[in-house]
Amino acid sequence: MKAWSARPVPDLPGEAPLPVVQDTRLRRRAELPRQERASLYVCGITPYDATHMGHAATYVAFDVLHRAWLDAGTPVDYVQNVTDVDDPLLERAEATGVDWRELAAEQTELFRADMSALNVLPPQHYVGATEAVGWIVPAVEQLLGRGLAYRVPGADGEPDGDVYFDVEAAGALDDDAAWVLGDVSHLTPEQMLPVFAERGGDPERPGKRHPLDPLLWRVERPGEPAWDGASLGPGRPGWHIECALIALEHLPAPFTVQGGGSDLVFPHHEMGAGHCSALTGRPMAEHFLHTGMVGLDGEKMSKSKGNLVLVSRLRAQGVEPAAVRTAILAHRYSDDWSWTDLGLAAAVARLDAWRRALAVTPAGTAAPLLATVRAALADDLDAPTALTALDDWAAGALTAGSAAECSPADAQLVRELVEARLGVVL
Ligand code: 5CA
Ligand code: ZN
Repeated sequence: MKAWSARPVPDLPGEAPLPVVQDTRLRRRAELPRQERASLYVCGITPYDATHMGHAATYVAFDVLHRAWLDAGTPVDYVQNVTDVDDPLLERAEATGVDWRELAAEQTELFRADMSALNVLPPQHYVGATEAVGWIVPAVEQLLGRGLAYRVPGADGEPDGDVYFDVEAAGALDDDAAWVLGDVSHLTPEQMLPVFAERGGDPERPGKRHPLDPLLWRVERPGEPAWDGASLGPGRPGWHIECALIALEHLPAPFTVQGGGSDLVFPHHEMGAGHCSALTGRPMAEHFLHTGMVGLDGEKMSKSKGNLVLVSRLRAQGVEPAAVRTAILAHRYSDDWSWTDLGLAAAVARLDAWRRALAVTPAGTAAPLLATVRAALADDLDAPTALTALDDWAAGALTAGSAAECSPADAQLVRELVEARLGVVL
């Protein structure tokens, strides 16, 4: 499906180092490899509630990574999915009496507008689950044929034929990928069980070989959308195989970074990694990066609490998207944090100071600022330190500078630096 548009990225003088990042699977910091092209997959939205601040923070974080690669002279192949058919979307459509396709299309369009407003660089491939069914079916058939997946007989009113991934069989494969359950998340099976049940899994389903086996193919139920599944029968794909196949269709395995929020470490990225390694004999990704969870005023942001801060609502209230972006960048991407009105007000004040400083920029101040910002962002994308460097530069300019002695070349470089690296337009 179509993605969205963002502003072109200004070219900066010199070259930035590749960042060191915190890798969930390796449980340590790792320097990103020097490559001709980097490849990035970030898990996209389930389009039933418009972009809230948590979604926005996740996509802004990976946008800062994207921009870090570009500044290091590395083009990026970027893929993102839309989970445009899944239980929560169907349940919301049913509850509100809206056709699920309409709900998905409407919310995806709102997300595109929010991403564009936040100046988040678009993926080259923006792919709906409904567009990927044709890639998923043969993959599930392959896993079945190799004994790495199995059909569950009908029971308790459920029909025959749902297909599950056999985590133990896949973990016993002797190949270079060598995925075993726990490889990405490092959770023990006891820790996995409650999280699995909470995040879409069905540990209690009778007939499964292992409670943690995830669904690959759900055969058609009355009233549910279904696609041609060839030998699997009509149905729809499971969640983890969706992302695995969308990634494999467009990116080499292993691709450079698999990204998403920390709520996706288990089971989503764990199982996706298992699917990819079983299908290709290669690991899914070289690095797994996860963003912290964003709440509101110290509470978890959730639909049930009704405390979602929506990007579109703030925009409608006249809040400048650059201020939203700056408020997000004031937090380490990997930390959990809370959205507050105070944080937004601080971002507005910051932008104002930076803009005033651009009118009085002393000569020779831009190049050292560029070096400081690059160094901060190379250190696990430390945006808060980059913002502090800008604050210091602005305070200096506002104290020592004057309009008469403003250096337009320095002001221009600062403007381009802030836009290229932070995506903030001054
Ligand atoms: N469609 C799946 C991924 S394949 C999904 O998780 N969709 S989502 O709409 O629930 O979330 C979209 C992205 O935002 C995911 O990367 C998710 O990890 C991230 N996310 C969701 N809630 C938050 C939050 N409160 N804070 C930070 N990131 C979040
Ligand atoms: Zn995903």
